[in-house]
Parts: sequence; structure tokens; C-alpha cells
Amino acid sequence: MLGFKALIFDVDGTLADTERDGHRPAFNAAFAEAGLDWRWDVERYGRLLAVTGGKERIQTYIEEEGVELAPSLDQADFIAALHRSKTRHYVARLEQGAIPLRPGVLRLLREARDAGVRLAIATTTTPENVNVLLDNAGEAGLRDWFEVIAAGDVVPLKKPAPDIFILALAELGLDARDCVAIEDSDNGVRSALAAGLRALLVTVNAYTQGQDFRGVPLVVDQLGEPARPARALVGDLAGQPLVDLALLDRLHRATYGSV
Ligand code: XBP
Ligand code: MG
Repeated sequence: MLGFKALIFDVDGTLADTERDGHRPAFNAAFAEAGLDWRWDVERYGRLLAVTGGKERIQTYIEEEGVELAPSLDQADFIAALHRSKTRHYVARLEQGAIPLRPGVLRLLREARDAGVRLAIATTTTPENVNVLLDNAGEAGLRDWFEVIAAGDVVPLKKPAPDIFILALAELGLDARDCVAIEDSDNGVRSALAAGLRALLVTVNAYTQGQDFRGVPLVVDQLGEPARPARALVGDLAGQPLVDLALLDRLHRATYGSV
């Protein structure tokens, strides 16, 4: 029997590599549509990712660039409208099948579902963005595999604050020690740790490799598929080519000292 009851997944960078080719071009399309000459290239966007949340990221850019908005404009309304447009562009891109799930994600989700492990999401992005990703992942009904989808502005503070993980735990009705969380970024890890989650797995990506993952027992390049073995950057895969429930159980038991 497994020592944990649920898996809590981050979305952007974890379920799929959405940032560089999903969110970033959607921001740029929204800027162009609004007649702004702002353009976030891959490198600039990487720096802006230190700020979680699209609206917060736009706000930071305005401050960094010293952008002067027309005095008649309410800044919060302006950013919110720009962000709604960004979400429309993002949804349109994903409906065209722009972003696949990362290697091993569907395999692990299937294994968890078959084993009766409960599935949840804790993300900074909007519910629309989560739904469009899951609905276009090539697995009919995938959205419904997740019992809890905690997303976006439903909590006062975004990651690295613990709020969204605390909400996911409350909606699951579980303690942090009953769960394993899967993240891709330092902000996500700080959020999960602050919510009391200790059994943590990080799957890095091009934007997050090299970040500080102190407190995380296992950091891998990806979850792995039989033909594409995972590689451990921190911790070890116990000789396995991929991250599966047995490995997560081992990680969970090692974390809570019940080996
Ligand atoms: C990652 C984020 C998000 C997205 C943009 O969230 O920081 O802000 O980049 O999404 P996570 P929105 O890894 O927690 O899923 O523009 O919808 O805010
Ligand atoms: Mg993430």
C-alpha cells in the first residue's frame, strides 16, 4: 500500500513546457493587439518569470521600463484588460495543439488514476489556461481526472506564498504529509514547502535548471518514458529509468522516516 494519498501537480513548466512557446507569445500578441511596442524575448521573459502571475509580471515590466501610462488610465484595469487578451491568445494557441504534455506526465497520471491515487493541481495560472491545456493533451476527459484544480486569483497571494497549495490541501481534505507535490521552479518549491509539503519532486526545464531547490529530495530532468530515461540532478532514481508511483512512495517514506 502506498504511503501517500494524493499527487499535487503544478502546471506551467511541470505538466507542460508552456512558458516559452505558450505564455510568452500570448503576452506579445496581447501587447501587439493593444498597439504597444513591448516585446518579451526568450531571455527577458526568463528574467520576468521570477515574478509569478501574468498580471503581476506585466506590472513588474511597467515598473522596470518606467512606462508612463496615460493619466486617464487606471493601471489595474489596464493590466487586467491586457491580461484577459493574453489569456484569449493563450487559449487560441493551445486549441491549435501548440503545447504537448511533458514526457512521462500522462504515464504517471494514468498509473496514479489506476491505483486510486487522488489528483490535484495547484497553479498560479488561470483556470481557463489549465482547462485548455488538459483538454488538448490528447486524452479525452483528462480534466476530470483531477479532483481539485486550485488555480489563479482564487487566493490572495500567488506562489511563492503557500496559499494555493493550502487551498488544494483543504479541498482535498488531506494533510500535507499525505501528499507528494510535483513542481518545476524555485517559487513553486518555496510555496509548497511553506504549505508544509515535504515530499517534493522537481522536474526542471530550460528556464528553471540551476535554480535553488534546497529542501527537495529529488530533482530530475523529466519524469521519463521507457525510451527516454529520466536523469536525477539531486537525489537518486534507485536504479529506475523513470519516475513512477513506487519511486514516489520511496521518496515519501524516506521524507517522513517511515521506511
Ligand atoms: C507559472 C506562472 C504563471 C504563468 C502565466 O505558474 O507564473 O503566471 O507564467 O499565467 P505555475 P497567467 O507554474 O504555478 O503554473 O498569465 O495566467 O497568470
Ligand atoms: Mg511552474
